[in-house]
Amino acid sequence: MKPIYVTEPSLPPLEEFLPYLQQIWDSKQLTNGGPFHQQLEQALCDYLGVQHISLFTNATVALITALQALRITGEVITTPYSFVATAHSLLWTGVKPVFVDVDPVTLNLDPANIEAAITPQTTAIMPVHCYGHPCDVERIQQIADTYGLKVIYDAAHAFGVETATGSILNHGDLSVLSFHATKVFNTFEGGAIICPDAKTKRRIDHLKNFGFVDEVTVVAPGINGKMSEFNAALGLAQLKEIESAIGKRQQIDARYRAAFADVAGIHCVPGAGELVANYAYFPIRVQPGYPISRDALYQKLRDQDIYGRRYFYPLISDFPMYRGLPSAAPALLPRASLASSQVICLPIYPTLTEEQQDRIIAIVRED
Ligand code: T4K
Repeated sequence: MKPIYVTEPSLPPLEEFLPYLQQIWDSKQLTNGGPFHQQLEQALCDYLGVQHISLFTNATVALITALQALRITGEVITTPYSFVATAHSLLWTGVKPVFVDVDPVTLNLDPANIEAAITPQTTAIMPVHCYGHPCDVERIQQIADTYGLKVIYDAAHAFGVETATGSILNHGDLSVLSFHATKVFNTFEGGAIICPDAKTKRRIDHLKNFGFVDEVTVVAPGINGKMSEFNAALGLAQLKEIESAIGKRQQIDARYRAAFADVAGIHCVPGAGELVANYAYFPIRVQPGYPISRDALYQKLRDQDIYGRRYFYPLISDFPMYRGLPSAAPALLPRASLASSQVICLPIYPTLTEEQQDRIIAIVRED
């Protein structure tokens, strides 16, 4: 039987993509803000309901550039319960990460813990919409306003997610998306910064092009973060299928939730009030009452060629480059530590068949 991975990237039919390639071959415009790059920026603004978007090679470079664009220094309050790129972006910009614990249910940065972590060096907050479930954006903004802090959302998981006020990406000073192969919307590799005004977008566009403003003017030590025409064209082709892809994810999500509703010790991580979800991940928590440990279930699945992932284990704060920080002490992060020891993300992607899902369900249910 074919192995089942945590995800399988969506791809447009190859024949639909070939005309885009033909255009690239004809024009010889391969990168540096070509026509597909411009078209994808506009198409994503329309689809996502945001004002300005700047495309990137990946979300990690976009996070670094977002921090540079807002001139973030000193200390930034963030979550240990994320992919390591969140905190790495801070180290890359010479900023000290300060970890605070997460909400026990949503697993997002808990606003109640932020104020106690603020020092005179704090300049920003970097929360993550973990698994695409929205952070408590109102409370985070209130704290940021009170203390004069910037907010940069790591929205790598949050493509297309909406709350009652519209796109979740319109909150904070900047939000960063990932279009990596493993994401709901992929351009093989890719990412973007969502920004509220044209002036900030211009600065970001300069920073992702080495700091060039025109042929002879360089205004900052920018990086090369530009998305190529190949990736942008792919994005345009992917966008045509995105609604149906998210619809299929929704069905898989619903089937898992129904199947595990009566299983003692299996807790499906709930949404966090989103009106439009993207079903990017399907995290379950293996808790007391379940007959075997999280790691035993993880291994049991692997033994049958089903490769769930323990996102996010280990915690970022447990990696060697972070664990010496005072805020990384596990005793200060009990909820994140507990979640990290309990979670398995089960396979969810549009081409996962009912039969494959039934195999996964049967193992978890111990049928
Ligand atoms: N912030 C957050 C909160 C993030 O989650 C991420 C990335 C970032 C920032 C940074 O975004 P980028 O700079 O990457 O744009 C994966 C991804 O590499 C990473 O993008 C993602 N988060 C993270 C949560 O997951 P791995 O190490 O688990 O990937 P990998 O290669 O083991 O892939 C998982 C499974 O997906 C494979 O077992 C099979 C399948 N797969 C994967 C790839 C790459 C495919 O079928 N085809 C593929 O091409 O990190």
